[in-house]
Amino acid sequence: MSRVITAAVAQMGPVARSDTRTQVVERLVAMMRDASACGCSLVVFPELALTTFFPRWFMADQTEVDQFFETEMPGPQTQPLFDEARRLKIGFYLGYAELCQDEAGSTRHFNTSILVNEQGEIVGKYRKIHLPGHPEHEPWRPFQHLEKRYFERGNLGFGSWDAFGGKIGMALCNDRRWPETYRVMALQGAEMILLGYNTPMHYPPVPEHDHLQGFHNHLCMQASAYQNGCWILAAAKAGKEEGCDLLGQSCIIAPTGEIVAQASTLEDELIIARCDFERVAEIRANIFNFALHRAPEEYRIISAASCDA
Ligand code: CDV
Repeated sequence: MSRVITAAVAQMGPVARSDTRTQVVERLVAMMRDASACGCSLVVFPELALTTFFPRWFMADQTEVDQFFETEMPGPQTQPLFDEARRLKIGFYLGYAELCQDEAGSTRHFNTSILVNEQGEIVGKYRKIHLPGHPEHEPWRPFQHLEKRYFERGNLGFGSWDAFGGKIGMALCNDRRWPETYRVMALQGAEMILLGYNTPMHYPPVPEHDHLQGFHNHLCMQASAYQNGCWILAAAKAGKEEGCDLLGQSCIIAPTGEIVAQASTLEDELIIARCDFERVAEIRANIFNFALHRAPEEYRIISAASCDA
């Protein structure tokens, strides 16, 4: 069986606060059709793809916050995405805000992504672990980043799923800056990591790094692709969204760390690459052969709860 897939990253331009789910899903379906017409069997959408990036606003009223969450997946407005995926025989990764009840009946809020196969079935779920920002309203900021208020830390861990002829991992936005994210998935065999992001160009606590947003975006993902010998497919929500500039630069990175496709706009844009899962071995059978060269007994401090730094 061939271990080569043609895969697309579907960058999105801005989503307005007033846009309906139906309008957004129409945009996603349009890009899914384009990807299918180009022979793709997988398309990667951004983090929180169905709405504007709502953690930029402080909302005291939880019912207002909950408007941005999905209580079922698929629900009536997202069902067309699943129907079209099944009709076109194309899978997808989608980021969205998930509101659910746990077994004890408590309401939970997660920043979630799902992996959907070519039959339109959900085969994997990930809940964001590295939540950036702050829990309280900070009026000094030009815009808020209240992920720590509106979401709780993901409780499913980092996983690896058999799909599309390979092993697929998932992450969300800030996760991509942390080396542990990739290594924990690579140690479970992940050969391709899918992720979506919403990255403001302005970082209020350290504005002197604003000009480095693009550099840091590619730096962490290219290094991680190489150090773990995996493909990385990264989809931005980009452009000026409700007055806030979001980074573009969506990309597909080979296991060598090379960018093989990159978006050149800040709008809805598809980028495509032919991804051979066998190329993982170029790295993992050689320079980063985990079984031969790792020294995990020297890394124990990494999983300790506290640190001196
Ligand atoms: N959505 C995000 O996780 N954004 C963060 C910003 C706040 C730094 C990111 O890592 O891109």
